Amino acid sequence: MKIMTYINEENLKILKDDIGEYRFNHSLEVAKEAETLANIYGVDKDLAKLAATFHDCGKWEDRDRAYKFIKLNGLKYSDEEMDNFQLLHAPFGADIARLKYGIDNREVLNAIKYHTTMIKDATMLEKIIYVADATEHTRKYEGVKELRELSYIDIDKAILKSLDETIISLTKHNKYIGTTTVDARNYFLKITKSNN
Ligand code: DGI
Ligand code: FE
Ligand code: FE
Repeated sequence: MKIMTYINEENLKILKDDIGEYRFNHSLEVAKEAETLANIYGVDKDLAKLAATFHDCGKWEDRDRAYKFIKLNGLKYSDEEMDNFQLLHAPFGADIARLKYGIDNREVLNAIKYHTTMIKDATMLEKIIYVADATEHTRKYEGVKELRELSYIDIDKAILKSLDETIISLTKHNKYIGTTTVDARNYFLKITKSNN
């Protein structure tokens, strides 16, 4: 697959207009980190770069426009996704990647779809996009360096740590925890235990 068909000047301009300069720059950083992880874990670097570049393509700054687009195009999401833009932007992004940028690679679309909540039985590409999103080099939260280093050694343990911290933080702030997030966390708990 020629990824430059998708990662071209015109599409990058559309992406930047939709998600804003800050999140656009974050996406380019995720692409760099995803490439590093793809090298370590033997995943196709082009697929990783493509998925990473567009992983937040559904995080439109103009949310009203996003909900209008969904209605106009008859796109369907679960109730919890429709009620929570933070959850919605990932599956919405997978649809935008397909409809607006013409990306038809199923693995790439699924990596975009599950980049916020993760998913049980995740593919290595899905894992890489999830982790690179959390550990790209402009992320500044406490423990990010340790998480990045752990991701180079044991990506499943890094994902479990990140999911645990997300769930703790959501709970502390009285926020809704997605069912996919909970399932993913329990799955990574199980597979990291049996790996010991
Ligand atoms: O889009 P980004 O900010 O780059 O990163 P992301 O897509 O991983 O989103 C991270 C945010 O998503 C973070 O603030 C926690 C939130 N999040 C992750 N899982 C859930 C969630 N929010 C809710 N409400 N429920 C979840 O299950
Ligand atoms: Fe995101
Ligand atoms: Fe992101």
